[in-house]
Amino acid sequence: MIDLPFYHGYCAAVMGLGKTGLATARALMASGADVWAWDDHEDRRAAAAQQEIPLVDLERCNWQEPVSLILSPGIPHTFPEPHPVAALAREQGVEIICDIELLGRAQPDANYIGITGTNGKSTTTALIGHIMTLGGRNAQVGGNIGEPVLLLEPAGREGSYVLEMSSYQLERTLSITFDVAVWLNISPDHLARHGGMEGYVAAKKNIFRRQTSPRTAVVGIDDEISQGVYEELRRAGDQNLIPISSTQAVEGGVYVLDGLLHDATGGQPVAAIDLGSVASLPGAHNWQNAAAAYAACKAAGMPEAVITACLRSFPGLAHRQELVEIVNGVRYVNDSKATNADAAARALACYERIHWIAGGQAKEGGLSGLEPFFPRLAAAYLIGEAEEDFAKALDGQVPVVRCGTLDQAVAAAAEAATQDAEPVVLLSPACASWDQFASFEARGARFQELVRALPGERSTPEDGAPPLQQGGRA
Ligand code: UMA
Repeated sequence: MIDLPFYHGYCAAVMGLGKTGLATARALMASGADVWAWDDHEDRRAAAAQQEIPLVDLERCNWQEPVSLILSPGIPHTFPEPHPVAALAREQGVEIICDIELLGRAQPDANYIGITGTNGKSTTTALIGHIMTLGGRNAQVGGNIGEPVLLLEPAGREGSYVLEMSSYQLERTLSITFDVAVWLNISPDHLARHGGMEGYVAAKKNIFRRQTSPRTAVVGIDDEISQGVYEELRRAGDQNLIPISSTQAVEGGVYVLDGLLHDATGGQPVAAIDLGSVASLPGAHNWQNAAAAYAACKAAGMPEAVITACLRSFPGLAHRQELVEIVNGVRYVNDSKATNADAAARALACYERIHWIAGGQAKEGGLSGLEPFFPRLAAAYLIGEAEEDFAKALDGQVPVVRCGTLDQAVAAAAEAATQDAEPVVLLSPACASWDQFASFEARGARFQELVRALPGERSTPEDGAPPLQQGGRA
């Protein structure tokens, strides 16, 4: 746990008692702060009370007392409208920050690697953490990936924090200047919370705040907005800049062509590793993640040979194109983390014959952009709130089975796929999970449970099941 001695004897307000808030309250209490914690939901307050976290109704308290409001990342302070507690804090001039800002203040001498982007940031974060740890570095992984940063250990001057940074967290983290900042890609997401695309991009750009040489920015240039961000940084010339791409050769950068990762950071391109041989990183989107991780680790001073050797043993992440089981020759792939259409597109691009389970709480734009993948869909099995809208969007183009629940969808998809040739049953919902599940993890765990309960013969990829198609975005 991170010590926060500068709060000793001071009052700190903690709003939201999910993962972040609970960890923050505990770290502050252990540091001798007077903690006032609150959550709008009674069950969360009850869970906090059980951990002896002091509860104070932050909508009815004396705001002269707290020196900071540590607001959980999911709670808005501006758009679509400020949470009443954020409004009260602002009225009294109390700073509104997040737990990662506290880490930055407590560990100013540590090395920081920050990773952001709309998609792929968890995989890239985990991959960088894996390479650095296996390569002998003292590195700890946390942030939006799911490990609250105040639960990490002090790193000191020699250690590194590898932090997945969401746009929500970047808005409230002011002290950290990243030694290596990774920007993967950007597409519309969380627009209501940022007042539109411009606000979303602006929040993400905070990853480069105050970066000067020898600090490094690793920037994906495969979408138009990211290309613009790269050009902007290049013109300003403040930090070292490494462009990365999974679609084109880039001078001075790291790029992947037909699965082969090239390192041109030294001028002449050198073929570093064939990603086709890394089973845990299927698809062109993972090539972008691998290129980013390679460039970031190199910028952090790791030798190329160590990076590529460690990259090969990456085990992959749960709920991201995770092969659960092969039953009766059918591959069951859990991609529950795909909570928007762009993320689902990345998985749909990897397989040829797909029984697709989709739906939940739809994001703005619904299924738009997924049309090129429709010919790959044997059928779509729809669940959750989005069922009706998605059925309309797919009508006449893809056979649709309206299932309501994930349980029904797995049963229906399993039955149909077993009759099919070389099929994949893919849970890649293009939706948030909150209409039917507590989180995307809970949705993915239920999928795993259902698949493991299916009757039939099990096999492994080594038994000759069809290989995953690599790359090939439609
Ligand atoms: N709450 C209120 N009032 C409100 C809204 C929420 O009291 O108006 C309370 C809820 O009752 C709940 C708590 O706030 O108890 C939830 O806070 P939170 O939404 O910030 O969630 P945490 O559990 O603290 O998890 C957060 C991140 N969640 C979000 O940003 C929404 C997690 O990222 C992150 O892993 C965790 O911190 C690590 O510390 C998840 C996420 O969905 C994976 N992130 C978004 C994404 O990746 O797209 C940004």
